[in-house]
Amino acid sequence: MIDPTFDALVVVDLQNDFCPGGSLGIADGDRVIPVLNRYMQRFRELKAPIYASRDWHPPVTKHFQAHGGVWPPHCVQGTKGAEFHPAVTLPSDVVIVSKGMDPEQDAYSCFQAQDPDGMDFAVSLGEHGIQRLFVGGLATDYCVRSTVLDALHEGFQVVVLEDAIGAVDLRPGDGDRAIEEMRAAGATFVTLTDL
Ligand code: VGL
Ligand code: ZN
Repeated sequence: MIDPTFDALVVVDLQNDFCPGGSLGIADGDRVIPVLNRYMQRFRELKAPIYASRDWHPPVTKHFQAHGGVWPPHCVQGTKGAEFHPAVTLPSDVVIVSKGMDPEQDAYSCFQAQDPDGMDFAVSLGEHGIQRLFVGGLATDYCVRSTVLDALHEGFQVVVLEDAIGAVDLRPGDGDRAIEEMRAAGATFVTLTDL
């Protein structure tokens, strides 16, 4: 089902601050980590590309409550909270893309992220001939949602990893609403056993 010439895995924001104990900890957010480790293993065996995004904020940004935003400080560049959770096993050739560096923007979507050379995520996908994204991680109602909707808008096919997403649920039901929105926009959903 995975075609390494067209498909890529996108692992979203598996960082300490989005996991239990973190400043924006999602209840059982770390539940998705072993599942995404297995998805990464599958993609790796097939030599299909793997991207891992990270939320990567400056200490002062409009994204944070203190400066007009809705969030407590989280994923501040260079802090422990911004590190990938220690249980995440990133392959050596993973492409890390960072987002949220502009203090004027929330930048929830990976389509606002850049790789270590400063290349936009979409450009990197284009260079690799990628046409379909398998997306899982945190948070269902923010980065996963925005990334999936942007990808569909940009003409990619999108498969959401239903067993490997977790919601912030700032308002109860946000995660479920995001799932319905992604489905309505054209995303399909799979679990590990489907692959
Ligand atoms: C995110 C809340 C705040 C996300 C980022 O990546 O899903 N959510 N910042
Ligand atoms: Zn953020």
